[in-house]
Amino acid sequence: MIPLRQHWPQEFADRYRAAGYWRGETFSAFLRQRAAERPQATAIVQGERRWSYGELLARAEAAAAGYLKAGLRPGDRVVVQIGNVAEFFSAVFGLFRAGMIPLYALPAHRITEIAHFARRAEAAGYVIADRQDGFDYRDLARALQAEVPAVKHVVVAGEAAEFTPLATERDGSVALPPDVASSDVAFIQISGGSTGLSKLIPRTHDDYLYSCRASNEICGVTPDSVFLVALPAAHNFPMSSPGHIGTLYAGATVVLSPSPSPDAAFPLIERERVTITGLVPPLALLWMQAAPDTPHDLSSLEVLLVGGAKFTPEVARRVRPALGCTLQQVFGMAEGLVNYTRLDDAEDTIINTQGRAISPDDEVLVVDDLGNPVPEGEPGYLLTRGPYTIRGYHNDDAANARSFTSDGFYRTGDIVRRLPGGYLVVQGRAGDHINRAGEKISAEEIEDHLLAHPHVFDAAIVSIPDEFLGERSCAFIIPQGERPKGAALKAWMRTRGIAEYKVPDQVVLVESFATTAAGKVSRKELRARLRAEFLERQ
Ligand code: OOB
Repeated sequence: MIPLRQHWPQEFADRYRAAGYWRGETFSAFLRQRAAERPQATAIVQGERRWSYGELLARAEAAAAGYLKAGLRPGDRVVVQIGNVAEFFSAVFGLFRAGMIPLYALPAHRITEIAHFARRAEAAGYVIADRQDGFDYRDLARALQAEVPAVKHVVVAGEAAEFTPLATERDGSVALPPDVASSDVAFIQISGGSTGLSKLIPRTHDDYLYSCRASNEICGVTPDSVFLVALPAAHNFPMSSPGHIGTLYAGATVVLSPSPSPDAAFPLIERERVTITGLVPPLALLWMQAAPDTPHDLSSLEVLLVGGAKFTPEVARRVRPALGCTLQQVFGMAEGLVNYTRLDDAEDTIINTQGRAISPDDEVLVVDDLGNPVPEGEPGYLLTRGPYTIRGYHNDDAANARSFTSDGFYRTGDIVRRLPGGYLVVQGRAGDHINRAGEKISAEEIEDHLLAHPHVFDAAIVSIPDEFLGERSCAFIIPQGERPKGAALKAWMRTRGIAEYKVPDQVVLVESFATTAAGKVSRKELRARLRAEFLERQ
């Protein structure tokens, strides 16, 4: 197995420890501590279910013993695909307790993505809920085991069928292993996948808990806070900004919403007196539209975090009047760096910037094509390194060579302007992915699928500005033989076993991708030209 690690050069690690960022804590240890301090305090609320910290710990230990009994071993990597239900937490904290490493898949992922994660991570297990939102994840488990037989163990919350049920009672005959080191990899997040398939992001206990603890401070999370998880719990934004992990770290309450829609979330805000939540821009817009007519009392909401994609100032301005809470813009990435506007920033800063970095030791560079710093206020590529930003992806030398400088800066691919005080304004990006309502789609990945269609000669995927989604995906297709219909092509894409959000929103047939006089153009130039021509015709 390829070892799973995240390594900072010694001098950096020493500095981050000396500064008190890395404190030697693990996920298991902090949960144990909260359960000892306030066993009766409510940790998780889902529907009518309420788990105290004591119960969450007991369930995590039960799950841990169950995994070991089923044959999984400490150090095993395990793909987890569970939506916003309480078992997400017992399953994941159970893996931590058993010394296993979760890889967080999103509920939307299908066999193509799940098989890729399992292969890349050399996963031995797959933990799912039986059914969610009308989809049976046990079918996906069967497909996965057929494709990647190394995934020997499937554990199911709910009806397990032929698989192992997620243990809910502690089997006392199984001894739990000692805690892992805080510098070990705690879990694997997945990248937005700017080129090709998603990359694997190993995060350590030390680095991630630092980002959550610091986020709590910046976002005002205390033991009295109530955080609503409206976005998928597996995504890095609702996990760490300050997210459910920050909330649990603070000993506060996490409320799970089955969907981010106002219909599902507003009654929960009223009933649980939710104080803080996070949304992507299109959902924030939807909430603002729904708020004036809702019968539900939203007055407990103090902070709304918005991030994942650019929140335009025109809409940002309306948050406080519409929802009566403070907007906190967040510009983060699963690879690490997170920027926030501060709660006491001037309104102008909150509305017009995407905030500043969490840590005084976040090194943020804004550079030109040659890698030279640009003057303050000028747009440039954002590079960063720091106490919670990774130094490398797992098992991907090519991506590492592309994405990191020789001195360890992560090339975010984002184009930003830096203002006085370190505040960043996101201007655009260097890469060709589509940011569809916060979901990142790799143009290359989707083009590869389309090229497998018998009536597609060539394909280019382009992002088109969209009033609601921020960006939508448009597939330009040169047909061969028959001319495929847009709807049929989309239906065919759905058979490719990919997440629904990756199916192109729009299909445009063209005769050719006219190349310039110079002949060959890069895919990047081609996509840019197709986008420009398309927008001109509108
Ligand atoms: C978050 O994480 P990822 O890994 O899904 O995506 C990261 C990328 C950034 O590189 C940037 O391109 C874009 O998403 N992004 C934003 C943004 N926040 C993220 N672009 C413009 N404005 C923003 N506010 O999306 C994520 C992770 C942690 C916290 C928040 C978001």
